[in-house]
Amino acid sequence: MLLRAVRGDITEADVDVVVNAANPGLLGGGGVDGAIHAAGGPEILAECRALKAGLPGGRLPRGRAVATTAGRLPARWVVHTAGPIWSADQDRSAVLRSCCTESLRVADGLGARSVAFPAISAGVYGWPLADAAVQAVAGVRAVEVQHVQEVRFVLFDDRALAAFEAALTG
Ligand code: AR6
Repeated sequence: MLLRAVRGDITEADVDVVVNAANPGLLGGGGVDGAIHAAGGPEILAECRALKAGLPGGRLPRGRAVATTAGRLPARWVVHTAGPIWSADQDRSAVLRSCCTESLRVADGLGARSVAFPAISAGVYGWPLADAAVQAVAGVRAVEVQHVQEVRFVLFDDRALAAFEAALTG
């Protein structure tokens, strides 16, 4: 499995699976979540609503992952995961690693060969970028894949790209 980091807009990634940094409510939001729903269209939200109805309390636990169609995106599926909110007092890094591990497992289970990840929790959820990158890379490396050949971290700006490049080489 090849891991690499590129700069770009994840909604344009030519991959089988795009991972979405969602929230437990699963009904969209801002940041990359908003961008994915806006570009992918209403089919994604319709499948999120159906999945949500089957989840206890209507909530996706942080660190877990579920798949929907990718609607109008170039990808075939979107895998939604809810990252942890950064806390200075509590170590929630296992949850962040789990987001990446579980998302990759779900993607691999679908037969995906390529998967794009954003910097989960590193935006609205406030996770320090350098550590978000370290946890994401560790979470992905923990998976023994059957189908996935490429994991591509698609970062929105140069700072995020530098953080992931450092995590991949460190
Ligand atoms: N392509 C790639 N990366 C992007 C894009 C894009 N199109 N747009 C933003 N980013 P965030 P979180 C980067 O806040 O911290 C939402 O409201 C962004 O620069 O999207 O996990 C959800 O519904 C940052 O580096 O996700 C949740 O409520 C990274 O994606 C909450 O925000 C993640 O930032 C999740 O917060």
